[in-house]
Amino acid sequence: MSTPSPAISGTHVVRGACPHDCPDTCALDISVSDGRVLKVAGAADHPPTAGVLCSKVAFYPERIHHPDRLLHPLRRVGGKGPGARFERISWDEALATIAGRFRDIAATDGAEAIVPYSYAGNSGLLGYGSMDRRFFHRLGASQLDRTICASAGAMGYRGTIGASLGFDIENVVDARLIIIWGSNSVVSNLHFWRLAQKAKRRGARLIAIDPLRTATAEKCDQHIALLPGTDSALALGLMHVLIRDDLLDHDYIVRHTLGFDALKERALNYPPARVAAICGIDESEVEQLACAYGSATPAAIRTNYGINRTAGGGMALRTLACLPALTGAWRSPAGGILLSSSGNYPVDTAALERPDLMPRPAPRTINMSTIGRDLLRAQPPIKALVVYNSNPVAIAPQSAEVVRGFSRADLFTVVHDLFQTDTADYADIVLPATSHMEQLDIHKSYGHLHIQVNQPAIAPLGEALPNTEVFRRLARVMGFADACFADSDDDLCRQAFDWNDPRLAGLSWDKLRTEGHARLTLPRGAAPFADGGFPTPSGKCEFYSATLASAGVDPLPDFIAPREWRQSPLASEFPLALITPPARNFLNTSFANSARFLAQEKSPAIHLHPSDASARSIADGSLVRVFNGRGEFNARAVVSDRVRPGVAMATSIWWRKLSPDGRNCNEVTSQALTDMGGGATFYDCLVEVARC
Ligand SMILES: Nc1nc2c(c(=O)[nH]1)N[C@H]1C(S)=C(S)[C@@H](COP(=O)(O)OP(=O)(O)OC[C@H]3O[C@@H](n4cnc5c(=O)[nH]c(N)nc54)[C@H](O)[C@@H]3O)O[C@H]1N2
Ligand SMILES: Nc1nc2c(c(=O)[nH]1)N[C@H]1C(S)=C(S)[C@@H](COP(=O)(O)OP(=O)(O)OC[C@H]3O[C@@H](n4cnc5c(=O)[nH]c(N)nc54)[C@H](O)[C@@H]3O)O[C@H]1N2
Ligand code: SF4
Ligand SMILES: [Mo]
Repeated sequence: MSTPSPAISGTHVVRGACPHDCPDTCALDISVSDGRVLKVAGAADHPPTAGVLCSKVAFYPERIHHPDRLLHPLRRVGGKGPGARFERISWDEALATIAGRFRDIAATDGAEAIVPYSYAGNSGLLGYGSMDRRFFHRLGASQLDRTICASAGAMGYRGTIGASLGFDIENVVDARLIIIWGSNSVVSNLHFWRLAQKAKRRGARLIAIDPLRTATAEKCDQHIALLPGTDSALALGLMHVLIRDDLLDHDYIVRHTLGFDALKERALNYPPARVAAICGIDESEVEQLACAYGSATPAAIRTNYGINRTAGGGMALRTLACLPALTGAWRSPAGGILLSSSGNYPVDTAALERPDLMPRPAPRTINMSTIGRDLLRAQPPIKALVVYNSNPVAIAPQSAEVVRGFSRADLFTVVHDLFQTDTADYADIVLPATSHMEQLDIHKSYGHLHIQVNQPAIAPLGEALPNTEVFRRLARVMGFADACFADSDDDLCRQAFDWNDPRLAGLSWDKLRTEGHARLTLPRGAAPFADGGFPTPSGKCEFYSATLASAGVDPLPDFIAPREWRQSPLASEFPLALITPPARNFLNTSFANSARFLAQEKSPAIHLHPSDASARSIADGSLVRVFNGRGEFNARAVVSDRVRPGVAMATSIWWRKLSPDGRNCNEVTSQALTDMGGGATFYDCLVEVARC
């Protein structure tokens, strides 16, 4: 089936997969000559990619062959932090130093004092979590709760639907109404946007629900600019009108849902006038949206993680996920809701990660979203940290605590990365990582239904090693004799999925390895919950969730106000609600060290509504301080009605050391956690802004 696009003369083409934390998981055709990557193109024969890449990855050869790539292990000489100096050491010395420190720490403090810190800088199944997890499990290190992005929404959505499942994006072209709810598709889900536009050309109506007039919102037919953190109130208001005006699919509700009467009682507490006041929108917007949603068939809601970053982020996704069952939107293949498609893949996590290697009782768990606080105050203390696939000094909330934690003289820190990030400046030992183009991997997706193989395109640059090899070697130096530490990357790819699962019928690792990518063998054009069959305990769409009740959470949808709510006393001192969503040209902090993309993003900026700017005598382009009780950073003011009054927006995530004031927006964000899943609350953040 897959034939790569033609090679440039004298080159060959290798099939890769984009490793970034992006729902699109593109398949790549990588043109290579003489050990150099010349060109990267989107695979034309991979339906979700359809030959198109985002502007960041289209320039990937610059990232692979960037002069700042780390090529050798390094040891720090002198103090920690920006400007830290390092000297080259051998891999043998680096691994022996790490193993020596781990043994000492395990002997004196227990292995729990060692903590891994990783996220999805590499989203391949091997790169994200395989040999590394085996190593830390066997070591008896603390476990890491990976909550920085999606855990609240995932838990809330699961409470209603049962798993990370939704409509198949390939069907959305047939929708009549698409609500893009808390997602900036043009920036962070480009390939869905392509399909939404196709639907629009066929007559679909597109509505964006976002506090900002984003590049996506301005291209939709309608934009509802609600206040951050008020989505569950809006969804309850829609339910109120759907129930009041009987825009319900009673047959679907009776057969395939649980708890309608209780939900109805809740929703009746949310009349449009109350909802409009909470959300900061017009009552008519609530009425019209409900009417549009209740009458269009098929109606699809594409939501994303932008709405799970406030105190009620879990409840927000849980509440949204109730909507399609009320109207029976699930009956159409182009209807329903999609947060993440990752639950479709039969990943064999136990085989990859081997949690059975952990000591009993299991070691404690550290929440990655509070790493600052934990480095300073966890008991027993954290003595060693191994960071890979992540740049916590720049991306974790409340930088002042994060930086103080990483600065601890008694903390032993290892950082494995492609670049000398803000975090690597605090490392005792820096290890050079290969890019995905230098390693083998296999990828699922959280935005579509295909599997992609990532073949190595070039040999590792310098002495760089993939994550799997670093932990394989560390296991050897630590004397871990378990057979699983000898598994090759090819073995790991073979173990990554349960190939006997019907969703992989006819597929095998050997077949995929030669073909490059394949769709899960799920029927095309199907509606996953047309006949119910939700993977919840009751098998129904759970408006009432006993699972959540037993987790100590309200079993019914409700509105949970942001922790830093604009009506709270804190708002008299810090009146602006700051959100810090991704910049188009960065991917979190990846690409934010590239001259090309830094030039496009210009400088750290904060968008203010003209009324908020003039009230503070701030002119467009002036340098401002953005501050609250946690800290401050500087940014250039962009005076724009893209933000609504009372809301400010700073694009993320700049490297601290590449920002003029050596700080970034996470100086002001909070370590408070979401209602469910222990998630970070980046967009629940009151600030004040003043001219410098
Ligand atoms: N170009 C680019 N693409 C990316 C990334 C990147 O950094 N750059 N990051 C990747 C990663 S890790 C992730 S998790 C995804 C993130 O992408 P998404 O899941 O789409 O989430 P965000 O970009 O955080 O937010 C999406 C939109 O939600 C809006 N928003 C913020 N708060 C609220 C709210 O309370 N309610 C509503 N309705 N909307 C709100 C924001 O203004 C933003 O326009 O994107 C991935 N793709
Ligand atoms: N203010 C604010 N903060 C945020 C967010 C926000 O919207 N606003 N978004 C949050 C979200 S959604 C997320 S997901 C996090 C993301 O934060 P991170 O997980 O830190 O993501 P990146 O910044 O992309 O950093 C990934 C790092 O991994 C490295 N890397 C890439 N591939 C490999 C590999 O194969 N091996 C190793 N060892 N390293 C590799 C990259 O070079 C990069 O330095 O940030 C969060 N922080
Ligand atoms: S970042 Fe997303 S859109 Fe860009 S190439 Fe990777 S998967 Fe595709
Ligand atoms: Mo994320």
